[in-house]
Amino acid sequence: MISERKFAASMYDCWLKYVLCDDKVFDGYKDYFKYIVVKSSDRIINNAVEELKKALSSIVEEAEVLDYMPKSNCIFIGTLDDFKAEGLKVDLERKLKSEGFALNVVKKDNHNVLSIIGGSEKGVLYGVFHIIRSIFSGKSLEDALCIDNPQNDFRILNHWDNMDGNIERGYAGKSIFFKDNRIVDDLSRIKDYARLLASIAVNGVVINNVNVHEQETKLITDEFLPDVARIADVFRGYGIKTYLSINFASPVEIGGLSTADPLNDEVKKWWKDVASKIYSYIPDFGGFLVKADSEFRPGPFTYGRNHADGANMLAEALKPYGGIVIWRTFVYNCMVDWRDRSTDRAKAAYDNFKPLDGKFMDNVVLQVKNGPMDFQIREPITPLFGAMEKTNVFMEFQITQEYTGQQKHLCYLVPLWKEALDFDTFAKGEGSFVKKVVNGSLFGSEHGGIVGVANIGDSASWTGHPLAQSNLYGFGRLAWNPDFSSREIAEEWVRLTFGCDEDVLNTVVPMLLESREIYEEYTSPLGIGWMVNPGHHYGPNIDGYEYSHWGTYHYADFKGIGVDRTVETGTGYTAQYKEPVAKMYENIDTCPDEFLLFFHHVPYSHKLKSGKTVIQHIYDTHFEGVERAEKMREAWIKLKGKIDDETYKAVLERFDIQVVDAKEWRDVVNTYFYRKTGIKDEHGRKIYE
Ligand code: GCV
Repeated sequence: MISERKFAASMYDCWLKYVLCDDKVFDGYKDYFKYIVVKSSDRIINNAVEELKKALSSIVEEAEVLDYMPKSNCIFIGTLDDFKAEGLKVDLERKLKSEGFALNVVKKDNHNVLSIIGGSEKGVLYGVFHIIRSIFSGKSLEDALCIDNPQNDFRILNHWDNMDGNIERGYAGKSIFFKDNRIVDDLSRIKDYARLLASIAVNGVVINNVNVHEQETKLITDEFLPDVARIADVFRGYGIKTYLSINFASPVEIGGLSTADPLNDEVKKWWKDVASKIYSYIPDFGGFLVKADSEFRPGPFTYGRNHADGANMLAEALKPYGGIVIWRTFVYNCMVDWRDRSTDRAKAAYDNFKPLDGKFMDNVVLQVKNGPMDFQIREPITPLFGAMEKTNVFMEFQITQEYTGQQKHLCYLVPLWKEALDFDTFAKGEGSFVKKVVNGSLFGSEHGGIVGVANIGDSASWTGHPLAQSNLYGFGRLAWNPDFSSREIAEEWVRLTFGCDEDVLNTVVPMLLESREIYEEYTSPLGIGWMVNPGHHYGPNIDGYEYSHWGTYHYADFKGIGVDRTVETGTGYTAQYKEPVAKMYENIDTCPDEFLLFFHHVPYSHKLKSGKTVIQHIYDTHFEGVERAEKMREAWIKLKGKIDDETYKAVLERFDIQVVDAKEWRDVVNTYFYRKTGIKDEHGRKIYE
């Protein structure tokens, strides 16, 4: 049971419901659960044991926790050192990373010991959640035995939470950290959140928005650090480090200095003092996240300095304490002239950061969004991933559904993230996958990791749309191991969340797997993106951004549509990729259809590889997308009685909205292009004039 049931039990518990689906499967484990042997008094391990007891409480009599080995079968929970101190032998040296774990059965005298062995206390915690996950998703003990290590050392969530309680691009209520410009008093919900995150092995949280306003600038002062430390303490118990987004202009805004120039000695000293203060409150503080010189945020450009100057100055301040600087590469000119077709926002991250490769300190990491524009439903990979050979790089995904349905529409994002991670940059020849760049193995980087912009708030289900919990879950699982398949993660999540009813499984898993494609179908076609209402980014508005300064255009006229990003006739963006990727995108014949309009401007009569014209593809996908959304809704209705009522209703409400809004999208988009082209739908379906 989650600590305080102030909220709807079922939705609130997410995937930690602890309802057994298969008694028979549990038989294999049962024998070990009379005694839990724990030698350590470490807080993280204690929390792990508490969690295990909680999980088992509904299925076995309360296990006895012992600090010695009984003369019977038992489960042993501890670090490799604890394990060895017990005289138990297992060949794990060099196989276990610090945050990894092993689950195996060893003999002690005449008894069997089911052992959860962590490379560290955190590893133990993850090992305990592994066994819980295995039991409750119906995995046999034999299948659960493993040695498992995280593929990414940093698995961090960014929260775009403001201290007034609002969440930028939040679709699930208010902040769980902040209210009325203060940190909340009651941390019980944060503790429940920490449990959820630990269960998916997230090990870092940035608690405030990258857009750091006046109040949040003060989080690094004595006024708020005691409260930040309270939050950090809760997370610490679950192996999660706390980070803060900082305002680059802090020395001026709160420090009384006349400059924030990163090469100024007073400024350097000011940040060093800040670091020393932060670590006096939070000894394991993770570090700073920085959005600088981006979308009107201050940065080193004001002083004629570059990003490396800015990041390194902060990194020097954090270095003595082991902290890192996470510097975002979402830097572009957001004041361009739409009349000038030679500028291209997609080129900005590479243009800004490639020249600085090798100039960053080793405790600086660049955080790069998966696509070169901004979290659209379909974008190619940012070419920077193959280009920074001497710099630490993190992947930034957006879990919150800003451009992907705002948690009113179902959009399971794991397939999108996997496409990004599985993309071959060819940076060091074939097999130079993005997942190897971001985990640090391709270029031998110091730090590697995956970051997600969180999709939670204080809503009863945490995520607004209960099925959007799958995205938070999927993020954690994929950050641990990018080789999990989208289906595997979906199945695991459905079982843990809804139990093992086959109808539920066979309905919800396919629904999740096709949801991204469905959303894409009735929104913007062939990789062009945008076409949404400015500001809030929901609902169709084809020309919403067409004549704005944000650099996000589709260039549709009566003859054709798309952005020519080729070297030969366009903006030259394709050259930022390594060969043979560059050539593949440059050549219209080899450019994948799903990115056609991202890379090429084509007439509406252009034939896709499917044999359809672009215009017919637009019509077909928009009709089909709505039909498929309607089918998802109908399929959900058939699950009535098999899903708890509250979740059932909350999801149905959202499917109702999705279907209505998908029709609006379909009709606005189809009518727009019909009016532009005068070309009729081959199938004579209703397109409004
Ligand atoms: C936090 C997009 C979003 C902004 C967001 C920004 C960023 O532009 O619309 O809300 O700001 O990305 O990632 O910094």
